[in-house]
Amino acid sequence: MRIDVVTIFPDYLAPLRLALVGKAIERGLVRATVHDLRTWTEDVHRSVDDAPYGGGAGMVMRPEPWWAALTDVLGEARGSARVIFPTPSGRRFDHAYAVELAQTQHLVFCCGRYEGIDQRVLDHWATDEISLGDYVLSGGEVAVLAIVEAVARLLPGTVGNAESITDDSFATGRLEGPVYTRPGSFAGAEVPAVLRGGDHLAIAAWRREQSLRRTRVRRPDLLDLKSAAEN
Ligand code: JD8
Repeated sequence: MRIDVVTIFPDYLAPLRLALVGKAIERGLVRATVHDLRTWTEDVHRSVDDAPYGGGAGMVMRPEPWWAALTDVLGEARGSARVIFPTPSGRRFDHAYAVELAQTQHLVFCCGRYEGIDQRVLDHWATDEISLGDYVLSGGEVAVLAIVEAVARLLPGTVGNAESITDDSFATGRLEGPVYTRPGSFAGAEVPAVLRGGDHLAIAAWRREQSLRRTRVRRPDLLDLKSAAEN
């Protein structure tokens, strides 16, 4: 998979080289390039924003640098790439969306700032507008980090075992139950006896029960969705 990110804050994307995403890069599963949008400005001030037509607060990202950047970055690959704009008005990101993106050879992320990007850029280039959730960020960079991490760990060969992916809570439609490690007794609290007993069937049954109970209490919407999908 090839990943390009266009941003006015390239340093913000430095964590792409870390942890899981870094592992995917090391193993040659992902090639990630971060581009500074200002590379594609022509004026001495390298300006990327201007006042909004119609008035109002804040600034809007000018179309010209985005147009030049996307023309260059996409190059031959136009048509096969997904060109993704994080925005609070996009399709909500979730596990199914991550699976969809993990099947794509080339992802291009376009990070807006200020009040957003001139609509003509999105109309012409966007294949996807993604929202990370119902809260307001200052720009697309943090959304890109979250999306890339969620996608990279789905690529075959990234996570230790395929089981840990298919067991992921949002793949199963259930939250994960509690986990414990040594010592068996700590701060006056005991690890549940069933986990220490070595009866693997009993352990599996206990984990299913814990997972179901936690989902009922914390995220009943997940169970509603699941039964709706099964019915
Ligand atoms: C991109 C600019 C800020 C957006 C005025 C201040 C995603 N779940 C999400 N929340 N917010 C974003 C997001 C916010 C962004 C940009 C993504 C570019 N802003 C703007 C419009 C209204 N604010 C996001 N994904």
